[in-house]
Amino acid sequence: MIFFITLGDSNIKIQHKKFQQMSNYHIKHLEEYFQIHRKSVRNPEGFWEEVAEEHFIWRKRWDKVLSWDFKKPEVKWFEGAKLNITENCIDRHLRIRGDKTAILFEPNDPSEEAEHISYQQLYERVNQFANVLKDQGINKGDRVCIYLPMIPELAISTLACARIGAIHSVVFAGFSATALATRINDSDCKMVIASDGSYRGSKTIDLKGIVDDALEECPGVETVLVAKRINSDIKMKEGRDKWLQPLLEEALTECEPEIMDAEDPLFILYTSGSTGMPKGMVHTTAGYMVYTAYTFKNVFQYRENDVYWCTADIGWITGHSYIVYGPLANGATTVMFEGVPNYPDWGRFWEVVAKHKVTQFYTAPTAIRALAKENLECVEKHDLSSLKVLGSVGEPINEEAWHWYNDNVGKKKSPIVDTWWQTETGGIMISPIPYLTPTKPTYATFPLPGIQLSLMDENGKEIKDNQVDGRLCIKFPWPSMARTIWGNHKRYKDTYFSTYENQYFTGDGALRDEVGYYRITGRVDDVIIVSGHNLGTAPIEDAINEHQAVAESAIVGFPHDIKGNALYGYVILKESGESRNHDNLRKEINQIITEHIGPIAKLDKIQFTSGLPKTRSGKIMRRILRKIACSETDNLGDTSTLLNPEVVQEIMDNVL
Ligand code: 7RM
Repeated sequence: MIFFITLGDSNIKIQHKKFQQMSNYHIKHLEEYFQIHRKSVRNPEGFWEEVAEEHFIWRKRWDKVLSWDFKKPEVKWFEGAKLNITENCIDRHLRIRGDKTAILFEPNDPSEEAEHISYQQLYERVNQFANVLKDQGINKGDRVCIYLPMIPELAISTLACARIGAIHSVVFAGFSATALATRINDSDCKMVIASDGSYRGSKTIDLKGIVDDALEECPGVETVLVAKRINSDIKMKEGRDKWLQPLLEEALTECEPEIMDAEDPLFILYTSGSTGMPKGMVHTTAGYMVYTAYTFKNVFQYRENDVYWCTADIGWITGHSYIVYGPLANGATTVMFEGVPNYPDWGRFWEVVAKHKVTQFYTAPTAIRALAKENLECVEKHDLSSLKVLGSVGEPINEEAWHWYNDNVGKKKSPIVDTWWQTETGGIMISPIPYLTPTKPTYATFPLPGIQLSLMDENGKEIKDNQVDGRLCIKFPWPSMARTIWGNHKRYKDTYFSTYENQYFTGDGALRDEVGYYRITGRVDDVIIVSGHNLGTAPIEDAINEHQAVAESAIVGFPHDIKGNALYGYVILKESGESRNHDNLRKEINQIITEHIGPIAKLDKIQFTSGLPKTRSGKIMRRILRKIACSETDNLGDTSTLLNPEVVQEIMDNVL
């Protein structure tokens, strides 16, 4: 039987041949997804109203579910409602889950004991912190910069800000002093919350020193609260710097939540654009809460006694939405991991999974690729039988990494949810639903309920067919979308709402296959047109990575007399490939590309390198690679936020 399903209000007919081998059980459940998605498109307000009514404490009900105008742009959800997000993430659970572990802290050093913070303890610690913030002069609407490693104080301080209506701006504690100062000043933070230092594998990092350097440039900061983590000998500036612990000890464990409007800002989180200053994305209270709670529950299929672990840092949106707010809004146990994947050895992730019987594990492709390079024994010696769902986020997951993850971590039994979303979207937008959507390597599959996607062509027209690629846009608002860029609404409009009329433009390219599954092909600025053919870099990199000797690769374009652009590949070899003849390897790589994509995608130049410049969240900085390949090295732009700035010189020295 071949059956057709109409997706939402679009007239795309999905020929469901592909799903024929599925059991009746699966077909029934997939049907359920389509029904819910259709319902959410027919009546978005009704759909989200139902979600909002179900699970939360509202101090006052909304007057209007949604008002929006993508031209201004202006979006408001649950206008008129009053609430506090911490009451929903903490207080609400006390009666039934007071003793349940809310945050399970796993320290950097495996010999240090893990800390189980119950919902009751979290309540007390957040309230104490909130009272300290108030005592130190922080009021509703003030901005507080949080620059902490992955220790409990990081989650607790964000929640404490939310408790009193202060706007947190968490800056990942791997950013340099300059990057920190830029972010503090952009949003006029009055306070910085930091620690003496941090552990990272076998190293310690002098965080307070970085804060001191940054604050030379930040006259607006009145107070620095300092948590003790590594007991280092640090300088405390009289009148400005205060140790956190003694203040907390004296603070009361009760703090009335500040009652917030639905659209009051909850936090600012900076994300780098392709040019200029980082953008301070502003997220608001009610919509963000509803959306992250709903998506957490559904994408990870969280059940009451599960132990959920997301390996991201809270300094990124993934940590905000899926370590702190989403899980806690569901009364979940969320693991907070201070360490790194290779300390004390490459088995650490799996040791932690086995130790805490983790049920959902959520990480990034860059981590998966690094782990896949190591001896399989690192995985196999640990008991991973507790795992039910595996997640991936942050960049396209290539086929090889997908299979390694599926075979060796999930043992082909745990579905992989390849979740596509952005800092700007606040929550997951495209993802399979475990045990419901059949997975397909490198495909993020279907939009979640409430999400209306479109693919646009270069002329600004929506592409309605399947088996096409285009630019990924979103044509209807969703509750957790960023409402503006802090202090620069014009830039918000120009970046996201000006490319296509009445659409939010994601900046990503995507392909829609014959059943309507989406595959994210990468940033559209990574699309390279070679002899008039559009080539996404990700599929070419996927092909190269299939070569046995290749660990990782990145493709950029460079100008070519005849083709317009030609392709330049940077390739990291596995240890096993390092002794091989480079010219032979180049031939083999182009052979694989020819086989996977076609001769059009062959590389003109292949440079072997020991590393690729990456951002702290593991994204390859193609901008730098592109400039090197194009011999435009006079101005490489800001490299200070790179994880590994040293490889840039190596690459420049060996450029072809
Ligand atoms: C959550 C996060 C956003 C950009 C986005 C994409 C890329 C993220 C995936 C992905 C392919 C995925 N926020 N991206 N997830 N590409 N498949 N599953 O990463 O603001 O830091 O980055 O990341 O290009 O636009 S982010």
